[in-house]
Amino acid sequence: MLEKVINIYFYYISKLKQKTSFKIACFFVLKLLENLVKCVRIVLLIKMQRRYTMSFFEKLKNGLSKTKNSFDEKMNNIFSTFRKVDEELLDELEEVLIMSDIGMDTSVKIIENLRLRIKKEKIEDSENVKQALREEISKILDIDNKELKLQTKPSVILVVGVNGVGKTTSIGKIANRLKKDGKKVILAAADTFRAAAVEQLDIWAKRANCEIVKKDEGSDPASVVFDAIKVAKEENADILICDTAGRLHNKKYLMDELYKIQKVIEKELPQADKEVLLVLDATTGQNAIAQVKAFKETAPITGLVLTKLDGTAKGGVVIGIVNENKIPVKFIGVGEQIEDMEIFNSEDFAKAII
Ligand SMILES: Nc1nc2c(ncn2[C@@H]2O[C@H](COP(=O)(O)OP(=O)(O)OP(=O)(O)O)[C@@H](O)[C@H]2O)c(=O)[nH]1
Ligand SMILES: [Mg+2]
Repeated sequence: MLEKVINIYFYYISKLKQKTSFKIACFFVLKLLENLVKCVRIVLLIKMQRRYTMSFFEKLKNGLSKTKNSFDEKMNNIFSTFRKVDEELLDELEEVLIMSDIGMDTSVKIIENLRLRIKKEKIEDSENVKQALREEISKILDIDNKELKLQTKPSVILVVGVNGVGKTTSIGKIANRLKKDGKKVILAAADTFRAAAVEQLDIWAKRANCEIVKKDEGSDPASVVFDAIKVAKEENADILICDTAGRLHNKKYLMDELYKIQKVIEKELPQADKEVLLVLDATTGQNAIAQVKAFKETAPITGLVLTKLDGTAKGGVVIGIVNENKIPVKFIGVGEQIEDMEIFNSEDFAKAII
């Protein structure tokens, strides 16, 4: 009997132990999972914070990674077999520039300047050749009137470009920047051509926290601009930004409409500072050259906005465009979010692609 009782006692003790160790194991597994979740959250938070505190250069470099990769790949091919700085090397570099959408004339000019520098500074190693090349590219991009000239009250920014290049998005981003600088900004929804265009600008106006002047779809865009100028004067606004419909240069009536908008601005605000920004989609590469040519004939373009640099290996096209047209790049777009726009900096740009 006693033996039976002892056996039962030990049986229950062992069961209890099993249960306790199971509970302890569960406890540790749960704790482990809890800590794992905490770690993942911290990593995500750090990543998010990094994204918002990324410097201009980091954003640009991230954005231009594809352009850089394409340049880098070709450059590395050249420099991996580097023996000495000679004509052969310069020819190969020229070829890389031409193949990277920089354009024949501009590529020849860059290499010509590089050749002179190599001779003058007696450059002998590959790293110094690269650095000199960066500086030559930067010099080409660094032309006068890089900054927005918007001193009068109000001043006007007219934004033009072909369909889908990123005009409306860029307006939202620019308005946001100007608002942050303490400016009172008004947007004019002068793209009355496309059904959703006004709504789209309305969304950006809310995001950037600024007023919008709009009319019904199909209204005369010049009359929207006229009304917006009136509001800007009445409300003592600093800057009026006008969105326009995407137009192809062969659509004459749309180009005429753009001309009419400019006439209204000129008539109502003859003394005002005016910027005409042509938005170019970097992913279109060589096509951007034809767009600059066409828009220059209708509007006095004062600056370029180069968008979608985050998804392309064709950012090099802007070097040729700036060189040949002497129009400065004022902003670059490196994403779809409101903060994904930077003031153009030629040194950073050159450093980011080579
Ligand atoms: N990745 C990326 N996408 C962009 C950038 N800028 C604009 N986009 C996208 O490009 C598309 C077209 O942008 P919109 O701002 O509507 O272009 P739009 O020139 O106003 O177009 P239309 O009014 O139709 O002529 C949208 O999906 C934008 O999110 C950029 O810098 N990077
Ligand atoms: Mg638009």
